[in-house]
Amino acid sequence: MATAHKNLSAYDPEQLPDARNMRFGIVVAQWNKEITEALFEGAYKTLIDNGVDQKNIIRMDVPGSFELTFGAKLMLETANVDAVIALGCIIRGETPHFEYISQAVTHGLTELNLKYDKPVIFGVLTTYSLEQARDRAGGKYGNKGAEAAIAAIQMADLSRLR
Ligand code: DLZ
Repeated sequence: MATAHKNLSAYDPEQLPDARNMRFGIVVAQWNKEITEALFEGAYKTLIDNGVDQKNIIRMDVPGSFELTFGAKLMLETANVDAVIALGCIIRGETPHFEYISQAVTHGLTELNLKYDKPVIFGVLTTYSLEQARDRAGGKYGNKGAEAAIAAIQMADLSRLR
C-alpha cells in the first residue's frame, strides 16, 4: 500500500487557510487515554502553530468514543465554534464492541455534519492493537489529531462560504 510506511501528518502551512480568527471545539474520549491525550496534543499544537488563539480552543472530555457524538452536539450548540474535532481511539478486543462503537460514532458524527452548518471532524483511530494506535498518535505514522486539526481548519474555512 502506498501509505504503509509514510508519516501521514506532514502538511504545507502555506497551503492552509488563515486560522487566526477561528474558534474550535475539541471533544476527547477518555477510553484509551494514553492515545487520546496524544491525539489532543497533536491537534492543539497544530491549531496553535497555525495562529489559533488558545482562548479559542475549547476542550470537552467524554467517557468513551460512543459519547463523542453527544459531546460534539453539545459543543456545536453551546460553544460558538467554527468546527468541532472529535478525538477517540477504539481498539479491537475479543468482542464485537469494536464494530458497534466504530459504526455508532461514524454514523453519529456524519449525522451532525448533515444537521448542523458547522463541520465535525472524525479524529477517531480504529486499530487492531495498542501499538498500531501509538504509531498513529505521535509515532511513526504521524498524529491523527494533527491531521484532524488541519482538516478542521480547511473545513471551517469552507463553511464560511455559506
Ligand atoms: C465499552 C468500550 C469498549 C469495549 N472499548 C472502547 C474502546 O476501545 N474505545 C473507546 O473509546 N470506548 C470504548 N468503550 C466505551 C464506549 O465508547 C462507551 O463509553 C461506553 O459503552 C458507555 O456508553
